[in-house]
Amino acid sequence: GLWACLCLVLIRANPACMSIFLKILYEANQVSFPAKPLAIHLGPSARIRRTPFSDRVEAAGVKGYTVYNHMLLPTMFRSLAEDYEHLRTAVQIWDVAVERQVEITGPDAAKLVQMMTPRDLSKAEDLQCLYIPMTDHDGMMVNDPIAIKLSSDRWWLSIADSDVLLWAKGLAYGMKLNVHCQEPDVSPLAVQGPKSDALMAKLFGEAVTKLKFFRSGWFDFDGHTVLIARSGWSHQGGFEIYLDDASLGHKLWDAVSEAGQEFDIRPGCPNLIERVEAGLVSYGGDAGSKNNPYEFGLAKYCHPERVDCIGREALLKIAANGPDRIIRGLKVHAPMIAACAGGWPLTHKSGHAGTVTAAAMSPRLGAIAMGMVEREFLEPDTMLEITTPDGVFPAKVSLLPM
Ligand code: THG
Repeated sequence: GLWACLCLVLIRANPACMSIFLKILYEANQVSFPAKPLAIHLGPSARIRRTPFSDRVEAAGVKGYTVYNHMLLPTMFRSLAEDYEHLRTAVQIWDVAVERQVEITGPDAAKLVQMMTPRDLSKAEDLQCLYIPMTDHDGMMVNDPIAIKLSSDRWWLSIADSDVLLWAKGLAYGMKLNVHCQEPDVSPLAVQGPKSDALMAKLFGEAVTKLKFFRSGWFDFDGHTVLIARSGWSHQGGFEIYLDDASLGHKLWDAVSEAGQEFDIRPGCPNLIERVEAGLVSYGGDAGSKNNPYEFGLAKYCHPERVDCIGREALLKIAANGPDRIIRGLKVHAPMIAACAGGWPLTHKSGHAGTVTAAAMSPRLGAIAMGMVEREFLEPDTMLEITTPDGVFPAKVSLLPM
């Protein structure tokens, strides 16, 4: 309160102070993720896998890591805000090797993949990427991967953070399917940002820029064939290169970095501010195994009425009754909000209204958040209250993306 008064007095005296204070608030996003970084040593072990790009990521000065699919995932390079601005204006190279592939091959491959999701895959084309909710027998989320149909008897599930390989192997065994399930040596490297097309054309030829969103193709990298898709966990446009030989990791990273010099390329990673603005839902972050795909906001990918998948009965019931809660955006009426990985309560005059799952300070939209909002309060513009460690603030419910 004292600080706010002092700031107001100074802004009154000299309006130019405003931009300085805004800059300070903006830099508040300097915090790593979670807000209070764990200042502990993360020992090397076979359980926390490095990626083919980790050496380069560290040489580039990565400031934070999280663990995803038992593997290292960078969370920040300069600051969340600086990384965000750069991602929106230039091009970044992202080590997203944690997006592990579960490869399903064999005559029953298409059958097994369809069993795992309520999304209708019957019209999927070769080299198409499809965002698919994966559900268990209770209709609860197992994962939300991108399925890539390489051919009818060879699929990749580019998974979020849960052990899908075990689920796939269990189903294949229990259902006596003629398939082979394995994690191949495949590590995605993302190129994201508005200058991605120019950079990728330089490295792989103009043909790569002809790829439509969520379509992929085979391209040559230095005599080696790699799959490239127009996809990535941002709304700034870009590609993902699926490198299928870890020993070429440094070579690919260096080639992309070098070609990107003229486009001001920098290393980056999925950015908290950008993904909250975009409304990109994170399995395990915003929702998980205790939520169904309708709560995830993935109703448009659920067709239990025409797809014979695991959890069909449960999903039909949920669809008929409507979900109890859904992920929504929140515009927070606060001068600043700490970057947060969730857990703050959302309330309404009438009581409990939900839980915040992520929050960030957006340079464009101000304090924003995502939250699991109870069904009574889903209507856009509903006013709720968000309880943060820095105070209680009004928050307006909004659809995603914001
Ligand atoms: N790329 C790859 N694998 C991944 C991710 C990725 N595995 C983990 C995780 N991300 C899976 N989850 C998502 C969530 C959203 C999207 C992609 C993967 C996404 N969604 C688009 C959107 O919301 O705008 C829409 C996609 C669609 O409608 O088809 O891109 O990022 N390889």
